[in-house]
Amino acid sequence: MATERSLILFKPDAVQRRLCGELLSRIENRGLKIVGLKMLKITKELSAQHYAEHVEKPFYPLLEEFITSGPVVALVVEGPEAISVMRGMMGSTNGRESAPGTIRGDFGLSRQMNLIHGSDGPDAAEREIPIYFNPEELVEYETTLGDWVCADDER
Ligand code: D4T
Repeated sequence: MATERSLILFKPDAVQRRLCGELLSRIENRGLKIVGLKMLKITKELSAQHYAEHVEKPFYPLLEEFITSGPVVALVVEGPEAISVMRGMMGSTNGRESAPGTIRGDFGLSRQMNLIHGSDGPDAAEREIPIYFNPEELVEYETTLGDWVCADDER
């Protein structure tokens, strides 16, 4: 089992709907560790970098308009299998199809305005984290609670 880091964004709809606290609480309550956190506005250039695989797709212009429309909160979360744990917490891309109990299933009704982004694999996390964070902005620390979140052989 691997300790992983995932790049998470609370998208402009989450900020506008005052859901950042709720989403952050869910991540903290799950036991994941926040190692980076900032608010920023995504520029068109940053959007194209982040969504490189989607730039040529027909839905990209509207996606770009949405993701650049207001501030986002960017986080790096760390924990055992943090990437798949976060994807599970987020739910499927389309909020209308997301299971209740997931973030999108509890708060979302949209495919585009789906509240949260999380890296979809280790390669994506490795590519995305440096887009948003310089190495010195990521904080190494131990939490005493960490000892109670999972056993030594699960880290
Ligand atoms: P992100 O990358 O934002 O975490 O979302 P997902 O990983 O769940 O979904 P994705 O990569 O397939 O899509 C990226 C982003 O584009 C939006 N989108 C997607 C859209 O606006 N219209 C569409 O038709 C699709 C497929 C939603 C998420």
